[in-house]
Amino acid sequence: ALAVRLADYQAPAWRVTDVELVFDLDPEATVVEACLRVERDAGTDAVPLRLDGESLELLALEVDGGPLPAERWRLDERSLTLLDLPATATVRTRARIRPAANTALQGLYLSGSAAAGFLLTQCEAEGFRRITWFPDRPDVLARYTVTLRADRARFPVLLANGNAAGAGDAGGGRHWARFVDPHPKPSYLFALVAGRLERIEDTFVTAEGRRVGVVVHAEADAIAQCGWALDCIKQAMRWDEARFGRCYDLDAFHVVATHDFTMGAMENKGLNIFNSKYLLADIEQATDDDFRHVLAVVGHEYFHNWTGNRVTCRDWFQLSLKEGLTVYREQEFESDVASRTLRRIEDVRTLWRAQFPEDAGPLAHPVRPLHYSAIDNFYTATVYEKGAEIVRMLATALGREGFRRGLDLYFSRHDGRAVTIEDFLAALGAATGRDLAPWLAWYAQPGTPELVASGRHDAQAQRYALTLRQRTPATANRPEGQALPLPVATALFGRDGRRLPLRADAASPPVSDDGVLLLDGAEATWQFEGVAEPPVVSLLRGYSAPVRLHQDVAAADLALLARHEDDGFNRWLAVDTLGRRLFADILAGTASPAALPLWTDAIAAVLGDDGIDPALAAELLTLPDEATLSEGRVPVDPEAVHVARARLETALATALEPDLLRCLDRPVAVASQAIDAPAQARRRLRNRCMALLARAAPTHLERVRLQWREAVNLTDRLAALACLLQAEAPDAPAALDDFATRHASQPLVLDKWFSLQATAARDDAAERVAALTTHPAFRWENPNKVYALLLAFALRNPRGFHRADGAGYRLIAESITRVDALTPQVAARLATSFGGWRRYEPVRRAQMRHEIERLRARPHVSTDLADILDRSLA
Ligand code: DPP
Ligand code: ZN
Repeated sequence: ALAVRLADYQAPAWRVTDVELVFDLDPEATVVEACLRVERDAGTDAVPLRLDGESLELLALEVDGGPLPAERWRLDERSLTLLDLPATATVRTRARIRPAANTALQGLYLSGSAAAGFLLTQCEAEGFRRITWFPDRPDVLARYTVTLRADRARFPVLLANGNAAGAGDAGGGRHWARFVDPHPKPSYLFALVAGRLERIEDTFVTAEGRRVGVVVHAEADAIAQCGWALDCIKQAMRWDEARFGRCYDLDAFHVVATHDFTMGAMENKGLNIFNSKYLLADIEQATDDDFRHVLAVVGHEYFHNWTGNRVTCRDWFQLSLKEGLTVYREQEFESDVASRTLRRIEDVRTLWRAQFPEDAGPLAHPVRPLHYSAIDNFYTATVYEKGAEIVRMLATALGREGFRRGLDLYFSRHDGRAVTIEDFLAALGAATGRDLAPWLAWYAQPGTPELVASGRHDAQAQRYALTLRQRTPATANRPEGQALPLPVATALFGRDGRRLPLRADAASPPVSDDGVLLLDGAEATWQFEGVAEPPVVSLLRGYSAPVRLHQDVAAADLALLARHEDDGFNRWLAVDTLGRRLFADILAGTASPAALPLWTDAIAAVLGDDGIDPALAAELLTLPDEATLSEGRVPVDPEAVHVARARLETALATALEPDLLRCLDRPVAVASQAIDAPAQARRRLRNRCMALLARAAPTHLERVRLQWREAVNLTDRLAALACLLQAEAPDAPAALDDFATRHASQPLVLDKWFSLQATAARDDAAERVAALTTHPAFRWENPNKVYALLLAFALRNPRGFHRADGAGYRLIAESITRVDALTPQVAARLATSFGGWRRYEPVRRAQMRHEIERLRARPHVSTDLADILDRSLA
C-alpha cells in the first residue's frame, strides 16, 4: 500500500458540518442512510468531494434532493467522488452493509452468535468508512444526529453517541431511537450499540452541577460483574475534576462490554465500548491485577473525553497527542487512588520489556511517525508508553502547577479543534513562559537515549561534581540522534543513609526545588557544595526520563539505596540493578558466590522492615522477565537466558527460604475476599513468597496444594495453579482439568487458563499450544482467545517460542495466516513477535527470517500484515 506522509498533510478542502444517519439494523443486512451537509473551503474551487468508503454496497445517491448524472460521480473500492458540486450541498447516500460477515471487527459487526449476539461498532482509526461514505479523517468534525431502527424483541436496547432525543414504535415489531451529539466530533469517535443488554446505573453530579446518568451495559451473564467498573467511572469523573478541572459534558455516559474486540477499549463520545477483559471484575472471575486494570482502562477511556475528544488530533501522525497524554493521565489517576510506586514499577517494566526492544528493532518509529501504510499498526508501545513518558518529563520539568496551567491553556485554546503536537507544546510553553521547541525532538527521533553519569568528590573542598552526558547512538536504520531535554531527578545520600542537601554552586546549571537537574545539551556538570564525604548518588528518581542509565555504582552503594532511598521506585531499582548484575555474571559464566548475599541480604532487610508496602516487597522478589533480560544483548541465546534466570531465581529462593516462610506465616487479619489496595498488596506478597518457596524445595508444594484447595478468590487459586504447573508437579494436569471444569462457562477465566499453559516453559510447549487451538473453548475469530493463547506464547514463553528446532516459529506463522483471513489487525499484532529476529543467534535468526518471508509470499496477505512483515525485513 502507498505510504501516507506527514509532510504531505493538507487541510481538507471540504468540511462536513452536520451528519444525519439512519440505520435499519439487521445482522445479515443493515441499511445505512447518510445525509451530509458539506461546505467547500473558500479558495478551493473545483476540488471534487472525495468520500472514503469500503465494503459498502451503494443503493442510492442524491445531491440537494435530486439524482446526480453519471458523469458527475465515480465509485471505486475505496471511495466515492463527487464532481462539480456547489460550494455547499447536501449529499445523501444509502448503503447496505453486512455486520454478521464482518470478522475484521472494524465498522459495524456482530458480537456473539447471529441468534443471540448484539451489534456494535469500532471506528478508530478507519472503521467509519465501512459504515458509510465520509471524509474519514480526524480533522473533519461534524455534529451527528443518529436514528436507529431495529426489531424490538431482538434489539431492545439502542444506543448511539450524545443525548437521547426521542424513541418510539416503528411498526411491524420494530422500534426506533434518536440521539443528538451536540459536540462536533471526528468520525472515528462514532459508535452505536444494539441488542439484548442488561444495565446497572447511577447518577453523578458534576462540579458544574450537571446531573449525569452513568450506565454500564453488558449481556445478562456478565452484568453482575459490572459493579466495580461503575464505581471506577465515578472515581475517574471525580478525579479529573479535582486534578485537572475537567468535567463531563453530556446527560449520560454509557459504557458497554463485549467479548469481541481487537483493542482494549474505545473512547467513543459518550458511549465507550470495552473489551470485557477490561470491564468485568468480580472476586470469583477476576484477579487483583484485573481489578486494577479495569480501574486504569476505565479511567483512560473516560479521560479521553477531554484529551482526544474535545481536543482531537489533526491527523493520525499526531496519535500520541491523545494517547501519550491520556496514558499519562491514566497513570496519575491510578497513582493517586491506588499505589504510586507499584504503578510506576509496572510502567517501567512495560517500557523495558516492550518499548525499548521496539525502539531498537526494525519496527522502531518516532513517537510521531513520519509515514505509515497501515495506521492500525501504530497503536504501539512507542506511541503510548514512550509518549506518556514524554508528557511525564514535561510535567516534571514544568512542575505540577506549571503543567496544570499549561494544560488549562491547551484546553481553552483548542476546545472543539483538531490540533498537533506543536500546538500542545506551544500551549504548555505559553502558560509557563518557556520555550519548549527543543522537546519536539523527543517526538521526532526514534531510539532510546543513553545517559552516562560520572562523579568526582573533592574532600578538601567538600564538593561533589556530577557530570551527565547523553547520546542516542546510530543504528543500522538511522543516524545518531540529537541531544534531548532530560530531567534527571537526583538525590545524594550519606554513608549513614541520610539525605544530603542538594546545593549546586552558582556556576552550575539550575536545580529545581525538588532536585531535578535538566540536562538540555550533550553534557553538563553540576558542582554540589557542602558534601563532606563521597556521596551515594541516586539518579532518575521515579524514573524521571526514559533512558538507559550507565552509572558506575558499587554494589554496596546499591544495597544502601535499597535500604534508605525514600523514593520507592529507586529503592526497587537498586535491588533490580543488583539482580541484573548477578544475572549478567551467571550468563557470562563469571558468577562468584560472594556476590549473591549483597543482593539477597538487601531484599531480606526490606522484607524484615514492618513499615514496607507489601506490594513493593513483592516487586523486589520479582526478577525481570526473559524478554527484559535479553534486551540490549546481541546475539540473544534464549535458552541460555532462560537457564541463567532460573538459576538466579532458585538462588534467591534458597537464600531467602526462612524469610519467605516467616512472611507467609505472618498472621493476616484480612478478609480473603477484600479487594482494597492493602488486601491486594498482601496477597501479592504472599503469592510471590509461595512461588519462590516452590522453587526452593518440592516440600513446599504442600503449601501450594493447601492454597489450591482452600482459595476463595481467583488470584489465590490461579497463583497456586501456576506453582503446580511451574514445578511440573504430578497433580498439575488434574488441577488444570479441575480449573477448566470449574470455570467452563467463564470466557475470561478460561483465557487465563490458556495463557498459563501457553507460557509454561516446557520442552513441548509448542505442541501443547497447538493442541489447545482445538479445545472447544478456543475460537480463532475471537481476539481475546488468540491473544491469550498464541500471543502469550510468542511474547511470554521465550523458551517455547524460540525452540531450537523452529517449532514455535512455525506454529505462530501458521496461526498468523489463519487469523489474517479473519481479523487482519490481530494477525499484524501477532506478527510483531518476529520483529526482533535480527538480534538472535544465527540459527534462530535464519528460521525467523524464513517464516517472515514465507508469510509475505503467501497469496491474500492483508495490508496490516504486509506492513509489519515488510518493515521487519527492511
Ligand atoms: N481505544 C484505544 C485507546 O483508548 C484507541 N484510542 O487507547
Ligand atoms: Zn487511548
